[in-house]
Amino acid sequence: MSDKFTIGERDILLVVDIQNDFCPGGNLAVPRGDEVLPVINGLAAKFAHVALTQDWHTRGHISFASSHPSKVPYQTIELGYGTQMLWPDHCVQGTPGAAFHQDLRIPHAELVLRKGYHRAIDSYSAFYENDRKTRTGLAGYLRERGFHRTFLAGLAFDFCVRYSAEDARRDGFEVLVVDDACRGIDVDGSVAATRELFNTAGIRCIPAHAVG
Ligand code: VGL
Ligand code: ZN
Repeated sequence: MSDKFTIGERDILLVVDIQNDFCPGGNLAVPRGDEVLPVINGLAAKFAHVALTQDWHTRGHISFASSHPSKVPYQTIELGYGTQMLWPDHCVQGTPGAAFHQDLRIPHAELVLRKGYHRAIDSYSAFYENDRKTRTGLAGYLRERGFHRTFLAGLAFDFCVRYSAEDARRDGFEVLVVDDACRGIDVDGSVAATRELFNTAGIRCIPAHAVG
């Protein structure tokens, strides 16, 4: 696994949800989520093209436990589109928790893609909402811009990075997940399940130092 990945014009780095609510002190803090900041800043400097995603929920969003009487965070409910994990209120549009972490340094990012803004559908993936049908428009954007290979980094490894990786693959892009540029939430073994799924799906995890 000493492969080197030389970054060119057809490559884009997708930086997932580096927002205050997913970092220590935030409402849905990913353990050690802030450790990815220097890794991602260094990684982004190697890419001519970077896109950022921003989890961007309405107040009273359906994915919030607080929207369901008698439910608490990390329980699941059945919705019309399938099973939905319930979360603490997080990344509410326009709040400080939804803002990018202040140490994120990617001034050359070309796109900020917001997701999760439909009150009745969650969206982990940057490509499809959780009904697995509603498109965010990202695949069309990437195609129009001529990108072929997507490198993924960010939070959380086992939710938004995972689903974005699967969907990028499903939409025909080559996908590499930069492992040490991610951290997971790890609900009920979800980090191990994600690694297993990446293995069977042929989605490669690589270290940041392999990008050059
Ligand atoms: C995320 C749970 C809820 C993520 C977003 O960014 O991984 N996880 N909303
Ligand atoms: Zn969310």
